[in-house]
Amino acid sequence: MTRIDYSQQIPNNVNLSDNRRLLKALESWQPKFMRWWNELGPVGFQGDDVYLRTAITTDIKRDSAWGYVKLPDYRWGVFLLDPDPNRTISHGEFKGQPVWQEVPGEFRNPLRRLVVVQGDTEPASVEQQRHLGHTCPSVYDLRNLFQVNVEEGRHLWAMVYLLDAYFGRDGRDEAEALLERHSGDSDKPRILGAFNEPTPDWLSFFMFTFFTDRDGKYQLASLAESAFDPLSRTVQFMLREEAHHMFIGTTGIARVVQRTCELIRQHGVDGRDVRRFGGIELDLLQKYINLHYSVSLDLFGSELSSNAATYFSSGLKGRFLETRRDDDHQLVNATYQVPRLEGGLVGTVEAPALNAMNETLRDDYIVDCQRGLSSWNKIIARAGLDFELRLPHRGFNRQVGVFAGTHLSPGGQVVDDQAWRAGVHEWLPTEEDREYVGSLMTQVIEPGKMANWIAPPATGINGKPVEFEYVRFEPRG
Ligand code: BYC
Repeated sequence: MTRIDYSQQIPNNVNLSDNRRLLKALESWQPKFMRWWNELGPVGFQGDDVYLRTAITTDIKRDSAWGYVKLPDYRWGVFLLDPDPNRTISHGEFKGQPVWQEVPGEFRNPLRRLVVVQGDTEPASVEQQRHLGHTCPSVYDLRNLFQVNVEEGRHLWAMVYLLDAYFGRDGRDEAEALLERHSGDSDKPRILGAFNEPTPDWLSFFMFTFFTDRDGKYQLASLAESAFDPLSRTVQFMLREEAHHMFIGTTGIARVVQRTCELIRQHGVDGRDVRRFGGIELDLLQKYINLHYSVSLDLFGSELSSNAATYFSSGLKGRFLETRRDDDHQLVNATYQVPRLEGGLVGTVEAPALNAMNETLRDDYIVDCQRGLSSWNKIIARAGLDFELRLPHRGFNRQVGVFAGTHLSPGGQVVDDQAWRAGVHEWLPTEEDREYVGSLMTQVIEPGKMANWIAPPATGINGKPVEFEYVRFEPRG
């Protein structure tokens, strides 16, 4: 566990001051980052004091500084988990050899691509969420939003550090480009689909932090297995921050479910009638789940991918919890079942496991998503209601991979265009649904108060009560 040095202009635990070239590169990128933050980060609130967690050591669960910080004064920096001098490559062709401290020339391009794709998602999510502060359901939630935003900003720093430190001139160009692409920009969009979708309301935000940040967890965990040790150590620290983001999603949706159940019980109404009392009906939640889950499934890439095979066999990217798996970690002759479509039917086919890495990771992710749904369904069952939230079929509403271009119902039936058009308003949020959710989004900033559509959290943050003043607003003039 190392302490982070906050006496430097760029806080870090990698002895930046000993590396003049890297320090110069990062110092020249820093004002560009700040310009981006001011132009495309959270709209408003930049002068308010937000109760935030800042890492002091690499053990953020035990050692974090908690206190009021103005967002632009947050100390973004470079934090890596401590090296393990005995670490060896966990998978692929070079399994068992010492991990790399430099990028091998032959893997420079694919490694840079992985770092760039990862880096691109971080500022994208901040851009997607920039307007949400104005409709926060509570001060507790507003704080959480800003914690996520500053940490995603730091994750961008984490990738820019790798680009600048290990990829020379190309890396510096890519670091600049990460601030030039923007979410939803028709000329320079973000690289992956889900990061160009808007996050217009807090229901979408909670869905995003549950489903899309969870893709982040699985991708980062795979990169944590990388033979390129600086990447592994960088993402291991990011994963520690990521846990809080997913907590926000899991508990945020649980609180919406809870409130809806309360309204149903209290008023003896069901279905859309909950809207009369300002609630979000369970059917509508299901549609949001269908949307965010399917868009996030696309983030894993095609079922069969030669890129993914190369990443694994060269040791650049492993599987989730690679070292805990009970196989040879090389998988040269191994096979894996992947979905396929044939004659209008969904089936599976046995494929080389190396090519099926994206699907392997997607399968692990699906199991994890199901845990969240099961916990929300318990809330519904405890309220005595006969309703179950479900993950739609993995082929539903997909734009990437074997299911792209084919319509499947949430139950997994292949349907024609006509049946899709007839059913889609029951499966995905309609314009009217979005407007309704939008109409609920009014800002609540009195400490301890909650918007009507969401239940309070069970506990506050860092042992503070729910009614704690998580954001101190500067006098509005
Ligand atoms: N949208 O062979 P394929 C996070 C591209 S989230 C658009 O199937 P591959 C976070 C693909 O790039 C985690 N394009 O792909 C969460 C490839 O293009 P190139 C982010 C897509 O390479 C919340 C081409 O299609 N990290 O951290 O096997 C908040 C061929 O596809 C999409 C990573 O993703 C798409 N959905 O796998 C903040 C980890 N999917 O390269 C942060 C790093 C694919 O031929 N990335 N394409 O031009 C990877 O491991 C891989 O790039 C992917 C794609 C798994 C994404």
